[in-house]
Amino acid sequence: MGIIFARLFSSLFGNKEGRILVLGLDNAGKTTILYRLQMGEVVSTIPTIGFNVETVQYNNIKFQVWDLGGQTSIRPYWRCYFPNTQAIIYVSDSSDTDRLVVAKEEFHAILEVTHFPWSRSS
Ligand SMILES: Nc1nc2c(ncn2[C@@H]2O[C@H](COP(=O)(O)OP(=O)(O)OP(=O)(O)O)[C@@H](O)[C@H]2O)c(=O)[nH]1
Ligand SMILES: [Mg+2]
Repeated sequence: MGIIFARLFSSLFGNKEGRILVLGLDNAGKTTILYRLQMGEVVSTIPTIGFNVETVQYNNIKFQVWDLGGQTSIRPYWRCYFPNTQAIIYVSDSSDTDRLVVAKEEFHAILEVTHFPWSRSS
């Protein structure tokens, strides 16, 4: 798995510093993942109002990871961060079965307005 990530990030960023967004519904585990990536440990979190941003180094690749708050009222602001972003990590809590449909709809909404290579063109 590590080799796959290394190749993915290397092909996305080369030697430059890139930007990754971490998106998903509130309470999905985004901030937990951010600090697990950055510090290598699980920290206690509070709901994110706005964003957290950290620089994460993986081998010789450095990237900025932006963890955006996922509450309903602040999801419309995600799109403000799409320009100059090379990748999105979309976090979905598989145990939150009541909101899997909402998570899917939000993910599709992202694909509708982004122009990443894997997005649908419309
Ligand atoms: N059991 C379990 N709990 C987790 C996991 N990841 C996160 N949590 C817990 O879920 C809660 C919410 O995690 P956060 O990382 O703050 O969630 P978030 O997606 O940043 O939420 P917002 O900031 O509100 O958008 C915290 O109590 C975490 O400890 C996981 O993989 N397993
Ligand atoms: Mg958070």
